Amino acid sequence: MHRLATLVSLVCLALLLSSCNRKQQDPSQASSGSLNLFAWSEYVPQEVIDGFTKETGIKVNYETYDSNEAMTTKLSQGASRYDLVQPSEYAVENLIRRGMLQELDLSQIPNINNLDPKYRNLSYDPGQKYSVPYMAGTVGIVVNTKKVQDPIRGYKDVFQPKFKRRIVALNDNREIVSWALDVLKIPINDITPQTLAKAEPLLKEWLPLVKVFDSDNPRTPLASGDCDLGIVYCGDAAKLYEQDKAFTYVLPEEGAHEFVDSLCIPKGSAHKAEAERFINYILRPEVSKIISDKFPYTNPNAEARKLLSNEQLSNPASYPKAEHLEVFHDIGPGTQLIGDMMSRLRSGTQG
Ligand code: N2P
Repeated sequence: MHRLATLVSLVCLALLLSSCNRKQQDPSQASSGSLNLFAWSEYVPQEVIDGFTKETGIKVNYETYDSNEAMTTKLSQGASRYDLVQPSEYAVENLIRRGMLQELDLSQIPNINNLDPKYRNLSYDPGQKYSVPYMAGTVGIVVNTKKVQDPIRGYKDVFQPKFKRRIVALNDNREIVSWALDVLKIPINDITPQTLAKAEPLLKEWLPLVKVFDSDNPRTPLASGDCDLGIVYCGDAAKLYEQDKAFTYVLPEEGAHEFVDSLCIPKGSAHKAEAERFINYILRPEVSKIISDKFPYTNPNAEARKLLSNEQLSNPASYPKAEHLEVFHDIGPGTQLIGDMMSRLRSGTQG
């Protein structure tokens, strides 16, 4: 009995030692930490995450969201779970106002100097204390010109009864409402019960015309021919254009806005140093180029842009020749007003 116990202990010891050895050999196991990244879907290439883990040993858990509102709500419910979030400008403004972000130590992010000066010290984050731009872009109209011959210049041209169930649109309340406000010539940040009451009848006409609401991957119904018109993020439009030049991109004549999505560290993150290391990593020109290759949004990194091909830089969806672009701002309680109206309209349009 005694001998059996000794044998069992020896086997256990051997197993323990061999598992320790394995740990030392595998760099991804030699992790000094981990990082909980909460970011937009279809936005951070797996190759970039893998490259970071390989180099640093820091494991990255990438959880996704499809709207600023979804992210903000989840963050408010349990901020400490996330080490990095990726809000758009108006959501950065909102999170700063509510004291939900940590100040960055820019001395740990020297690659910030690779950003085009146009993307430094933006007004939503005075002094650039909390946010580092990741990608920028616009929302616009994709037209499959093989299927739609009519001139499409703006939202009014898309939302016509003859295009019923041929349209894919972002599944994003703030976006959709801004399209109606643009048509009505109401400023997109002027969200009150009165302005929404003006937008409501128009939205009531528009929503039943849409076949698919999808912010994650609106490319699929366009590429498959299920839809012929889309109001989508420029990165999705640019990918379609790369595949087939028949997919043109139009910035709506009634108005369009530019977004800037940034990386920020929420209060309560237990991995601030790792998060700053990740931010610095994605700002390397060759890493940022991988992001543009996979998700062709407007790259704010001037050094990375030097590595892009002429074809990438002349993609009209990624780098549109835009005159005046609007910017979303934090609308505080307006978010709830929009949400309430849209749920009412959406439930009224089902079936
Ligand atoms: C990526 C979503 C882009 C973010 N699929 C728009 N702000």
